[in-house]
Amino acid sequence: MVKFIEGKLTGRDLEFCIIVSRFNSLVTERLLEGALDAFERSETKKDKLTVVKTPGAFEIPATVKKVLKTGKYDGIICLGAVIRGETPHFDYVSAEAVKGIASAGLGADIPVIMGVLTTDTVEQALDRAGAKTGNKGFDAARSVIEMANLYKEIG
Ligand code: INI
Repeated sequence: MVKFIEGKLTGRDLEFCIIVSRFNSLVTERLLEGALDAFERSETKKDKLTVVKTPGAFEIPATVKKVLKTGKYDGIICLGAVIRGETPHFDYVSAEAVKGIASAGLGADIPVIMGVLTTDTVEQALDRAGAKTGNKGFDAARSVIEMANLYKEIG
């Protein structure tokens, strides 16, 4: 018989860390609200959630490494907003954030979820932070809950 393994969508008995950057806080605070909403709807207890704030998305990967070392959490989500605007800085910051989060996640025993928006405009970022096309913070929280349960099922 084929065995299927899937992660449940309940946050009961799980502990999570949310790393969120302050740069473009109009957007990132909305991502955080979306994430907290998803955790609440999935029965994650408030005292099982820790929010860690970084200055920008560039600092998120190093913070993930530090949080992983505590061994306290069942999963981590990373929230940020890198917006192109007029600056070439965008390419460096977005590339480092995305690469760094992916590589920290690959070396970890718990899921590390990428919820950093990379957009051309503030409007596009706001659209993805609840204004139009869903809320990527909400999606990131649902993903980490599913993945944390999946990791436990896999054993
Ligand atoms: N940080 C962001 O999170 N988003 C951005 O759009 C951004 N831009 O465009 O510059 C940004 N820069 C700051 C960066 O993340 C670091 O905090 C800074 O370079 C100090 O290391």
